[in-house]
Amino acid sequence: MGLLNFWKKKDKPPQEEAPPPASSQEAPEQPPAPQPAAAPQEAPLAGTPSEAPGELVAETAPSQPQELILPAPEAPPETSPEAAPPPEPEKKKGFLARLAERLGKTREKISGSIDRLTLGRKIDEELLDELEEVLVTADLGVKTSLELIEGLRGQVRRQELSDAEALKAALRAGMERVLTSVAPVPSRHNAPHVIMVVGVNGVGKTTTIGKLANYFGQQGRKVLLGASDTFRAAAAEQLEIWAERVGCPIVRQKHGADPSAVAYDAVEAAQNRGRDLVIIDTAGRLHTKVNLMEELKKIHRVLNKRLEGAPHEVLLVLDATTGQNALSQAKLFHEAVPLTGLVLTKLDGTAKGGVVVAIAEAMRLPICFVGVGEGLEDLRPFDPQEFAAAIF
Ligand SMILES: Nc1nc2c(ncn2[C@@H]2O[C@H](COP(=O)(O)OP(=O)(O)OP(=O)(O)O)[C@@H](O)[C@H]2O)c(=O)[nH]1
Ligand SMILES: [Mg+2]
Repeated sequence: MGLLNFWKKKDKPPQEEAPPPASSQEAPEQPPAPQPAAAPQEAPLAGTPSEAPGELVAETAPSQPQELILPAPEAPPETSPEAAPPPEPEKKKGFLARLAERLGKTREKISGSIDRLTLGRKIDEELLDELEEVLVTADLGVKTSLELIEGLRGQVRRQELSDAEALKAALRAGMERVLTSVAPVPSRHNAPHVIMVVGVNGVGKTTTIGKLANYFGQQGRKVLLGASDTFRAAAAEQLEIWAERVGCPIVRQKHGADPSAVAYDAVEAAQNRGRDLVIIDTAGRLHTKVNLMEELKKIHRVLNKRLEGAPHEVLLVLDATTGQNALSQAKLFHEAVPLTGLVLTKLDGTAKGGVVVAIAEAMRLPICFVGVGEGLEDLRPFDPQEFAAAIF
């Protein structure tokens, strides 16, 4: 189970797909379905070049009439042992195994170090000091590591932790507590639901959006992508490839177009076509570049003008391999646009996976998804228990 409740229950039956607006530059690959009562065309926003409409690519995937309530709000840390766990689908087991495998480096760093540290030794205060060092080097951060270790001292004094396994179990419980303690964002109900994805260059925003579109599409959500990265050459093409793979429409404009205008058009197209989830890609930007952060604020403002309450989520994508620098990115992005959650990518291939715990604690923001590879399926709603289990 994850930490963030994106939506409440869907109460509308899925609609038939509306044809793209007349302004679409590409013909759909399939004959247009009968048009439902389309949202009234609104007057263009002042300063928003709506006469340059986004390009719409026809979608191919059928959407499934299903409800989506994901990621769900977090469970309280003290889960009762009596409560029978829900049966796990096969796919989840497969992912769990993969998560454990991909988090191998972080696990080796933490779990492996504990094994070596405790070999033939008594678990005492001195050993805890050394363990603190291990946690810091696994990028849990000094503050989080200190707190976790402090949490263990009482148990060590009472000699409750007799071996490595007991020590790992106690540490794992402490990590779970930190990860589940972040406040969930209240869910809002609005259509279309708009998610804006932000982050520094190359962290995996576009890839994550492709995976998210796939994930939500499988849940029956009618996704539409907005290519607001008009800065990097071929950025829109990259998103388009994902849209094709997933089978959802995309709104894009020419290279160099105003990113806010694309975001505006994307929401408008979603409204006209009865899409219920819009995911906006944005250009990678250094969190320290003031003018670029201003541009992000503008996209946020324009989205809100087009649809009150939008964007409903602002997800910051963080590359887990950057370790502690992710913290300063999170802080500065949060100052520019109010973040609602985090996505940690590239958790495969790093021993710094501990940064997950440090960020959750420092930012008090839920980690919504984790990316553990480049494939369509390599994204998962973040689950603290699952994560802790994969590390130990
Ligand atoms: N191993 C691994 N690679 C990833 C993951 N997510 C993304 N990548 C890779 O990271 C690289 C950058 O990904 P993009 O999605 O283009 O990143 P971006 O943030 O959109 O980049 P810009 O738009 O240039 O700022 C690509 O090679 C992706 O395949 C992940 O979870 N694991
Ligand atoms: Mg990108």
